[in-house]
Amino acid sequence: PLRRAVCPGSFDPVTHGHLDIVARASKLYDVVHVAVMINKSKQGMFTVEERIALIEDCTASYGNVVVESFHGLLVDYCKERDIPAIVKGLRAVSDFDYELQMAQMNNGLSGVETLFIPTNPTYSFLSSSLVKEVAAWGGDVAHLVPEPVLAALGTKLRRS
Ligand code: COD
Repeated sequence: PLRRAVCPGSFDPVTHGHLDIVARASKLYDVVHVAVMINKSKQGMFTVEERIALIEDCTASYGNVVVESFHGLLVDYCKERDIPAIVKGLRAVSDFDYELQMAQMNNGLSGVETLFIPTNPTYSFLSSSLVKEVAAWGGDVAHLVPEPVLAALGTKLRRS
């Protein structure tokens, strides 16, 4: 059977930090699912459909990445698709506390395992929320996000 893993997140929008983790996971697994988890209480800058289109655009060349959205628990996404592993990036010690809690909760709920890949240090300070903030104030984020995301940010911010 194919070995599958999921990289879950909000991806609002996808950054070089996310893509670095997805690219590395795609070398370790036969199929990598990128799951855009829908959080009704968190209104994003990009719609879920826009986030998916941007991730698809940026991961097409990897050859084994599937991009989907999901409304519900990550463990249910995994169960429905028979995915035994969650792959997450760890940026810093500050990520670890919460990621460990989620990993233990998810394992307790369904037995799914979480594997952590240490972030490329180039991206250790990078988050979607900082990208949005810097871009909103006219700062240069060209080195932090792929070209399609940079263009999409420009379009959004010019409209608002
Ligand atoms: N470098 C490397 N990795 C990065 C970087 C970076 N610069 N930035 C982000 N990442 C990785 C991290 O692994 C991160 O976890 C992931 O990408 C996604 O990042 P975000 O910011 O897009 O997404 P989050 O942190 O909002 O995602 C949280 C989840 C959606 C994964 C979580 O809330 C979840 O699983 N929700 C579903 C509901 C659920 O099951 N809840 C119970 C959890 S126990």
